[in-house]
This record gives sequence, C-alpha cells and structure tokens, in this order.
Amino acid sequence: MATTKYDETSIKILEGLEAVRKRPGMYIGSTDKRGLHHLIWEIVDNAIDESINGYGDYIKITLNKDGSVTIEDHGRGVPTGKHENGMSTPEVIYTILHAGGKFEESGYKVSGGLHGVGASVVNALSTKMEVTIYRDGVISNIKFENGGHVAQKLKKIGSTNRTGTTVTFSPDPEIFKSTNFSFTTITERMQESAFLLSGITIEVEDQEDGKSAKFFYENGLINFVEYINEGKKVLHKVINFNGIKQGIEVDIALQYQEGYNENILSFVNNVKTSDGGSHETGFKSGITKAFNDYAKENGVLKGKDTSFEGTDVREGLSAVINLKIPEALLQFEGQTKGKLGTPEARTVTEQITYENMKFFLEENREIALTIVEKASRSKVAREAARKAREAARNGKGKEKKDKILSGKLAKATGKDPSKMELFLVEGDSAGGSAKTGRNRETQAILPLRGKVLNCEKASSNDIHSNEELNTLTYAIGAGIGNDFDPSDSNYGKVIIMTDADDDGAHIQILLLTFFYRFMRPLIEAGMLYIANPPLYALDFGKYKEYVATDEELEERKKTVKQAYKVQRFKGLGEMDSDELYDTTMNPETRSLIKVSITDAALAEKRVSVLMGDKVEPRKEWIEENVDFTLEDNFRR
Ligand code: 28G
Repeated sequence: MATTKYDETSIKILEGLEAVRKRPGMYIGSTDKRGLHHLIWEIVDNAIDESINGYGDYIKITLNKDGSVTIEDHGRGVPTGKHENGMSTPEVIYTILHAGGKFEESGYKVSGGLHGVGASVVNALSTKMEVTIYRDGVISNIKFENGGHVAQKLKKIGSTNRTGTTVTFSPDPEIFKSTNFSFTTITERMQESAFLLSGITIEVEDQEDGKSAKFFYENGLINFVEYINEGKKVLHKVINFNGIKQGIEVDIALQYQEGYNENILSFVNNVKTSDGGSHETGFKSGITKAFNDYAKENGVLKGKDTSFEGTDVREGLSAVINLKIPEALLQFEGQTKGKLGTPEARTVTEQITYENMKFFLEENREIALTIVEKASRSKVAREAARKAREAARNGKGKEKKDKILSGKLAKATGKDPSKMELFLVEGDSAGGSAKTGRNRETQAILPLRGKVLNCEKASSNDIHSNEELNTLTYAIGAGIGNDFDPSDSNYGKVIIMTDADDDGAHIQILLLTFFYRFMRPLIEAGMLYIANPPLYALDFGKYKEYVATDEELEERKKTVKQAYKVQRFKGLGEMDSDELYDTTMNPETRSLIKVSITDAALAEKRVSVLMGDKVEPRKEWIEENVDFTLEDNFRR
C-alpha cells in the first residue's frame, strides 16, 4: 500500500518536471541567455532569502570548468528530515513544482514576475543537479539527473561544524540555445543585490579564466548612489532617509551631481522595477513639491504661476528607491511585470520623500540653494526651448528646417517611411560616394562633418543648439527627448556608417550616446543599426572579393589558389560608389548590426563612465551594449 502511494506521488512528480521541460518558457520566460541566467537567479534568491531571514552573511557563485554552476550559502542548511510520504525534505523541495510566488518567513514575497518559481524548475531543466547540506553536524547530499530524476537519495557523506547549502547544476543543452553563462551578467546583478542587502558578502568566481569579484557594502543604498555617481562632480554628500507607513517600508538614497542626467533606480522587495511604477511617481512628486515649497518660502520663486516642473528638479539627480511591501499589497503591471502598480506605494513614498526632503533643505541652506539654482537654470532653458518649439510650429520653423537640411540631406524618393533608410555617413567624401551609389528610392544619406557633440558632457542648451544634432533630429523628424516618438520617424532604419578605425568607433559611440539619451525609443524599437563595411578586398583582376576581418583574411589566404592583390580599406572613402553600395549598403548583400540595450540602468552606468573623462572602456561599451547578431544572418 505504501509503495503504491509512493509510486503515485513519483509519477505525479515526473509529470510535473516533464511539463516544465515541454514548456520551459512558462516557468523561466525564455530559453535564451536570459532564461539560462534565470536558473541562477532562482537558486540565488533562495540563498538570499535565507540571509535576509538572518541566517548566513556569505553567498558564492562559481562557474565551473565543466559548464556547471555552484551556488553556496552559509545559512541553516535545507532541513533533512523525512516527509509523511517517505521522501526527504530536499527531495521534495527539488522535485515538486511549487505554484510560484512563495511566501517568506518575513511575510514579504521576495519577488514579482517570474521569480520564485522554485528550485525544482531549475532541476527539471538540468542534466545534473547535486545538493549538499551542512546541518546538525552532518554533511549530506542528494543527486539528480536527466531533468530531476533522483540518481542518489539523500545520504550522509561526512561530518562538519558549519551549516549551509551548496547547489551545483548543469543546464540542459537540449533546452537552452546556449549554456554559456556570462560572468559580467552575473557579477553586475550580484553587485546590485549586495547594494540592497547591506552586510552580506557575495562572491562570483569564473574557474574557466580565473576571473573573480567580491561585493560587500555596509551602507547599501548610500554606497549604491556613490557608485552611480562615481567620477562625477557631486553637489553634496548622499542624502539617505527612510520611513514606514501603512505597512510599507521606504528607503531612499539620493545625490545631485553637476551633470544634467536623471538617474533613478527602483526596487521592490529587492527586485528591480525596471519600468518604475507608483513608488517612482510618488518619489518624483515628493521631490517636486519639496523644492517648490522651499523655493517659495525662501523667496526664490516669486509670482503666482512660477513653479518648478518635475524635470527641473531632477536634472543631475541620482537616486535609488527601495520599498518593502507586504505580499497582500503587491501589484505588478506591464508585460515583463517590471512596473509597480500598488497605489498605496505612491502616496506613502510621496509623503516620506516630501517630509524628509523639506526638512533636509531647511536644515542645509547652502546645499538647498545650490540645487534650487540649478533647477532655476533648467527652468529657464526649458521655457526658452518651449518658445523655440512654438515658433517652429508657427510656420517659420518649417522653412528653417528645410534650410538646415538643404544641401546636406539627400532624401529618398519613396513614400512609405517604414521602408526608408537613413544613412549617417562619416565625412563628406564617403557621403558623396554613398549619395551616388545608393538606391535613391529607399535610401537617404546624411553626411556628418567633424566630430559629433559629446552629449554626456554638454548641457541641454548646447545640445539643443548644436547644428549637427539638429540636422539629424530634423531629418528623422520624430522629435527629441520627451517629445520623441519613433512612430513619427521618416525612416524605418537609421544606419550609422563610419570608417572601421578608431575615429569611426569614436563617432559611433558619440552618436550612440546621443540616441541613447535623446531618442532611446528608437533603439528600443530596433530601428537603429550600425553598418559593417569590409576591411579588405582580394583583387583578382576580373573581380573582387570582400573580407570583413583580419581573421577572415588569414583564413581566406589559406584556401585561395589564384593570384590576387590584397587591398586594405582605410576608410569608406577608399571604396568607389558601386563598391560601397555592394558591400555595405545593398540590403541583399550587406550585414548590419542592430543596436540593442539589454539593461537601461547598466547602459546608463556605462555611458556615464565611458563618456565621462575616462577614455579606456570605449571599445568594451560597444561590445557590451551592441548586440552583434547580424541582421537576417547575412555573413560574408
Ligand atoms: C545554495 C544555494 C541556494 C536554503 C534553507 C533553509 C531552510 C529551508 C532553505 O527550509 C523548508 C518550509 C517551510 C520551514 C528553514 C532551514 C527553516 C529551518 C530552513 C538555498 C522549512 C525550506 N531550517 N536554505 N530552505 N521550509 N538555501 N540556497 O536554497 O517551513 S533553502
């Protein structure tokens, strides 16, 4: 009888695990790199929960040489007793599917969205999994294989005087498109977790190439803001305040810097809310109100209809918002569940922000006036820009735009914007070849003269009055900044075409910075590309063959039997117009690189680091932020 019942249970379990393997996307979102890393987050979340509950202040992730990953914590160790049905607790935890959205002892659900679906899902998607438990003086382990089948029941393997849990698993290559973990992805996320969990050490090690990183922050949110503003000129020490209302805990750190960008990151129950939500809205109105009241009470703002708008008081503001919300009040919105819905979070965050900021401003007059002055400059610039826009709308603007574009932009003759392409070409000479060689119906050419303005260091005034960037903005015709709408774009593809040298790379990065700051939806809509011109041609006399990289050239040299001359293109200008069209512009034969932003906050950090005073990490930025998947799989 007992056996029958056990058999029934194990059949149910195997059916459950099989369901996960059939539809992995339902449990971990996808089977690409994102889904693959989700496996790690799933296990790490359990280790983090254990330390949040007060057990263990050390977590380590190791990428092993055999492709498996090991996660270790110093918590209490998973309980090792037996359940009524005869299974050990670890066997239950790692093979029975949980409905998802577990409750923690703290009363907070640790995460929204797809998180918290359980360690059994990871097991189901792994070829091997091993769990080692240090508890009650005993080391015991249990092993699984082929998607969660028990290979070795829980057994004692030694004795110990420590406690904790260690999990090792190998993602199944039949499930995942790639099983290569990214050290950078893991490290960046773990650093973020370490900021949010003050006092806990998180280590990441890559056994393959010996890389490692270790994070420990005593004052998490403060350290987080210091990190965001690293290398920037700041106006004051980081401000940190917190409060609790209606059962919602609010913790906020913020700091103004001399620059013009706003950088607000928010989290709920230690999970990033990438799309913001009610807490961010509340924070913003709290800040705006505090500054307006302070400025009016201190005679800085006079008159009845003068007040700061939100954007005025957020120029140069870096902030991290962290909320703890009880499960019963949690509401997430949006496709990726990255937006907080909870309405109470808005009022609570607004009140706590207002009270604390107002108090801070009153207590710190000098700092308060510095920020207020900065906000006033922004207000003046904003009002001037609005007047200019209004003037532009009232007729004169159109003429001005056409005048600015004439002689620069070679328009396409076609009518359907989605089929049109705009090439931004480095230099007048390449611009000339591109104009001659292009497909006039669908391809427009805008040559860029000289260096593009570095938007990371320029003020909004400089940017809005920059001729080169204005030309570009008018050509695309979809507005700029908050007014930008990619559906108004005159072009379905905007393609950056530069020489394959350092200068070209620099122009690319400057343009990417501009697009990232002022036309981000264009990138998000997948409409921004980088052209991929060849580095070499093998000239056989009668015809030429083009080669993209040094490696390819070496490969090709080995196989070619006939006589040829190698031609190296130092720049686009060295190709004649037909050559430029065939190799780089013709949709049938070219290869384009689509620009994508994996994570806006990280891209933000990288843009700041990169476009600040440090010159070094430029190449890395392109490598990390530009998705080098070639459009339509065209490869030369
Ligand atoms: C290393 C990688 C991932 C974990 C624990 C510790 C306990 C636990 C985990 O209990 C079962 C069900 C509800 C209490 C809890 C130990 C209480 C007492 C734990 C991990 C028992 C799960 N002693 N550490 N699970 N609960 N670390 N790290 O997974 O009632 S999972």
